[in-house]
Amino acid sequence: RTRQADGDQLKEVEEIALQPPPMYKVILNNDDYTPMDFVVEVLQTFFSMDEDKATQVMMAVHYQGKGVCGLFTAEIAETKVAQVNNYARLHEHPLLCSMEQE
Ligand code: TYC
Repeated sequence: RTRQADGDQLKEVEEIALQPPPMYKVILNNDDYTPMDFVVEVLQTFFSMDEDKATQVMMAVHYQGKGVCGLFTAEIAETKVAQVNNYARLHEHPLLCSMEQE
């Protein structure tokens, strides 16, 4: 192997490592049945929002149909989605959380 070839490969590895990971928006979807205070509790519990911020996001979802809870890497977004949907089903609410690539 030449020094040139080694240099090219090192540069390639360094450039790959510098790529930021793909990011995903975690989305809360509106429905007609989930109580507003339950949605606020979910946003505080799983997205670390204070009560004012959680209420703002909940009302935006209520009036606009959906809203962004946060931006996360794939594994963290998947975990948030599963936690919220499991918690909503446990309490027998139809609340739906989903994700989309940014
Ligand atoms: N629309 C619901 C109600 O009137 C409240 C709600 C808000 C439900 C946000 C889901 O993601 C949601 N009780």
